Amino acid sequence: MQKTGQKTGQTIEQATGQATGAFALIDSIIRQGVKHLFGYPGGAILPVYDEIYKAEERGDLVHILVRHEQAAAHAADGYARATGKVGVCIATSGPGATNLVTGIATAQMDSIPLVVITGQVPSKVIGTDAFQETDIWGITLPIVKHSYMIRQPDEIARIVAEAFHIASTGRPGPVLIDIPKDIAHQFFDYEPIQKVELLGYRSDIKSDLDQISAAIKLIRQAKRPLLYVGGGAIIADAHREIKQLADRFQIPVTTTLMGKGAFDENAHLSVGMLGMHGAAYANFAVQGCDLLIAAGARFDDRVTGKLDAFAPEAQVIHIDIDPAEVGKNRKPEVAITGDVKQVLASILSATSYEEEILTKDWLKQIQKWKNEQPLVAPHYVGELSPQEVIAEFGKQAPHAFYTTDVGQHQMWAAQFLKNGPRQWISSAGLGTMGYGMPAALGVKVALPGEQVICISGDASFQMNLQELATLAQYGINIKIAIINNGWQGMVRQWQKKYYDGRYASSDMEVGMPNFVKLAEAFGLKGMLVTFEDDLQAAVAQILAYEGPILVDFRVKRDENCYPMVPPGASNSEMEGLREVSRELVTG
Ligand SMILES: Cc1ncc(C[n+]2csc(CCOP(=O)(O)OP(=O)(O)O)c2C)c(N)n1
Repeated sequence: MQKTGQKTGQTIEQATGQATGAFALIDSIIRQGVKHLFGYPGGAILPVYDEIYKAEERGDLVHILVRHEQAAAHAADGYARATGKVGVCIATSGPGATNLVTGIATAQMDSIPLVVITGQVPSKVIGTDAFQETDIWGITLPIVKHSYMIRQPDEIARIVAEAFHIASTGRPGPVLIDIPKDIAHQFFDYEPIQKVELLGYRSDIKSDLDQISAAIKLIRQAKRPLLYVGGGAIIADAHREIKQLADRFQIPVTTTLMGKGAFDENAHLSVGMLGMHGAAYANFAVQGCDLLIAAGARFDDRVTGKLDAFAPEAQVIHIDIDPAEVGKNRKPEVAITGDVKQVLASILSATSYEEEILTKDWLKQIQKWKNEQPLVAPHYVGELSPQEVIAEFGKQAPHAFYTTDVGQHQMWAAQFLKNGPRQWISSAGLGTMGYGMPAALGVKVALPGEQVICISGDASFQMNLQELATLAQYGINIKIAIINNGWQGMVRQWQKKYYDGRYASSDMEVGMPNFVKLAEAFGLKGMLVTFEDDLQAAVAQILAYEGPILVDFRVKRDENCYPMVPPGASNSEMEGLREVSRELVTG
């Protein structure tokens, strides 16, 4: 009998009987519906790469060779955020595996489903400080949802099936599979597995009906309710239910950085993003509301500011699939553990379109705040306004998928872009500089028909700029806009305000690469845009360009990002507001 896993032309239907561990691993992954892997080879993972080669020849899989393993994790993460599917990345042992760590932590903090495959030194030498041995299982233990070290080849099919199940159900997250090289080489009797039976793991949480009734009672009584919507609502695909609930009771909606897209920010009930750099009217609404309905949000410190002073007049309904989040930072009056979509659907089915609307005065108050403290992109003569650049992209490409890096440009992008669910892709919890371009690359691989734009900063971009080579190799057609202020802008802003202008290691002007030439060095198109150019025409040209393009927008160097809640302050103490009287309506 021809040994399976050894012959090019093998179909997955034939994949039973004698096979290598490497074959079983790749075959099991393909059986999960995976079409794309992002990774980088090396000694310990070579048997698996040999199977990837064969799977690519059969047309079962596409492997995207990144130029640094961190980018593989971010690309898989972008792929997952844009589609809701599990993203898969792969690397060798030792340095390959440790290069994944930031990407795994990024995914864990934002609850993104990843399966991460790492090669390991042969079982016999584990623990001997063998060449390129590192305990990646131990290193990543605090930043994964779950992890496996394969001990026997006959565990592979089960472990892969479990890993995909765990990564994608309940509160999603990254799952690591470490495979020693000898196991990958070993022949065994391979039986694919379809069904996962996991004792002690529950993801189909049934919500408490009494709590749902209690929530409805509070919603019916509230005069100043506010929906506070986080990334959990995007993951649960709950945007329709949020809209229905908001419309039915005329409840204004604020979203977190992770929740952006869960509610149409052009709708009159939207109060935009809240928190440290949120809209002033969003923070006013939180501080003034009498009922806060937290849906898939976790009361993160960048959202709450000083926790004791957050939403001081509000009763709280907290809906989250992860029981560990409910009440972690703020004790709710009504705690509902469950899938946001299902919980909201239960609330909707127990209420009707004829509910009494008590929020008219509240909405008037919010409109007044919106009029008094609008978010407006400033215009400068002789300098390019960073906010205007981002707003122009939002105007011309309102339905694009946007990824960002981390810093001022990220916050401005959050303030001025208003696209749909899964189209806003940003490292929120970990705040990982270097995330934007590789994530965009992953989004474009997943959704080749979509416009994908990366809004980056000059410092962030330099953290993973090697991925220009990946774009060049595969012709991955993304648009990269560097909002170039010649600084680690957000660091400069904090140093000016809180460290008396001592700019310790934040000026990026010296050593700044010529970004146009850099793009050209990778065989890509580069473009420079300054205040002297017609911004509208430049953005139109970038969007119309057929192929990857890197654009250096030379913006005003010392622009600050406002409004801002100073670190440790209450959300009522925002800086950078217009001078107007602000009285809360409380009655
Ligand atoms: C990997 C990493 N290192 C350091 C930081 C801390 N940090 C946050 S924002 C920032 C500056 C970002 O500068 P840039 O990318 O140019 O964006 P800008 O703020 O100028 O828009 C730094 C250093 C981080 N978030 N991530």
